[in-house]
Amino acid sequence: MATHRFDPTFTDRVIDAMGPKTSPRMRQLMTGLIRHMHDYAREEELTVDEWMAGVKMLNWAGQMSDDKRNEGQLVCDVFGLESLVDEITFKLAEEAKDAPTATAILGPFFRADTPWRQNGEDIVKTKPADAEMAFMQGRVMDFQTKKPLVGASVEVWQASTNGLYEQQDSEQVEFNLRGKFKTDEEGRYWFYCLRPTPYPVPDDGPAGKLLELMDRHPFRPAHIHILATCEGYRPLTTQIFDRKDKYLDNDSVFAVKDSLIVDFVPRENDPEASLELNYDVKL
Ligand code: MBD
Ligand code: FE
Repeated sequence: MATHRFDPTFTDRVIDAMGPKTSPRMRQLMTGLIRHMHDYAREEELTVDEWMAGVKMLNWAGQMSDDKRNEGQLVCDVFGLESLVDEITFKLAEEAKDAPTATAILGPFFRADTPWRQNGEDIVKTKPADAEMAFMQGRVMDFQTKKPLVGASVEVWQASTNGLYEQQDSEQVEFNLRGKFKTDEEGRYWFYCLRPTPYPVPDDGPAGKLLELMDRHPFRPAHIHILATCEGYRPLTTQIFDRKDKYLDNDSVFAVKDSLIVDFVPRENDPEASLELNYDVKL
């Protein structure tokens, strides 16, 4: 089809005419609608007569609609549109609520021999001068019943502010910034950690060489690794990411998922930590 005969920049002009007070969602919906309508007209080489026939159908549907008859909706239904948005809405709800926590890659710095720690313990055993301390807490629960899982294990590990995990850094005591916690009678776990910071993956070896050859940076967004297990459930390996991080959209190892982005919030009246992170794990 000779769609190139029609100036495609016209569509951009219509989209760009939207003003700054349009909400982000409205802008997105209108942009897609305008693009698809314009592409449709160009691809089918829609004539004025054909378009006017469509306008007449729209007007007819509106005129015959009242509180006893919803012709606009019925027109959508015969096009399959109501069934399609029903499917989309259902899938989104399923993904948002009734699904286990999303997984993310284990990464090369996991240590199987991480020690058990008491809830409330501080995993920051070698405290960097620029540490921002955070209190992390949450529950482990069954994703379907939402019942708390008692005696589940939550294992966490993170890099220090210098961008190194403890096994890479002789200045950190062994198992610094790692710990394994058991959930209490209400399925809760809690401990102190660092607010994670972005850092480059080691780039002094082949991985770094490959990144250089591909003209890519080595940075990963700030993250905390989690391995959660409970008898009778599939073990969950994941990572959570700080919403404030500037590398969320270009993680050098592509591990970020929207549902794994978290918010550190200010914590009051705790001399140990100025930040708090509430995070429930669903198995
Ligand atoms: C990391 O810290 C990491 O978590 C992954 C997945 C890869 C490289 C470095
Ligand atoms: Fe990591």
